[in-house]
Amino acid sequence: MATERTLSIIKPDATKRNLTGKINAKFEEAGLRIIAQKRIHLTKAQAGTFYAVHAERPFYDELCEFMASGPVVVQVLEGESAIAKNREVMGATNPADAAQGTIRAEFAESVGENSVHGSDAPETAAVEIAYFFSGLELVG
Ligand code: IDP
Repeated sequence: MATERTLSIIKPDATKRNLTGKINAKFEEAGLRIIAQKRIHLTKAQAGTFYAVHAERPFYDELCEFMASGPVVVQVLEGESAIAKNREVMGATNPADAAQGTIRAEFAESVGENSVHGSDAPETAAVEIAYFFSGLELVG
């Protein structure tokens, strides 16, 4: 196993309900360290660039609107197998399918407004981290 870094986003549905601390506690309890974090408000265009891989999906416009609808907390999590571990802590995309105790089972409102984003592979993690953070902002 190797130490990895992954990009996490606490989405607008969760910041609106003041859940940042509860979600961060889940990451820390799982052994993930928050080595960078900032609260920002994306424009729809910035959300669109971030989610460009989904541009052909029917929910793309709705997703970009949602991600620009309020503040988000972007963060870099570090730890052993951080990418897979974070996705385990997040739970399935649709909260109806998410395992008990996961962030999405506890907090997500719907398949779209599902409280958190997490990178899905080392290559995407590197690109996504670089989208929001400079190397100087990553304090491991
Ligand atoms: P993931 O976030 O679990 O990796 P993806 O399939 O990569 O899931 O989808 C990215 C995001 O797009 C989801 O987290 C969710 O916010 C949104 N999304 C996915 N499927 C739907 C859908 O069927 N309707 C609306 N939004 C969706």
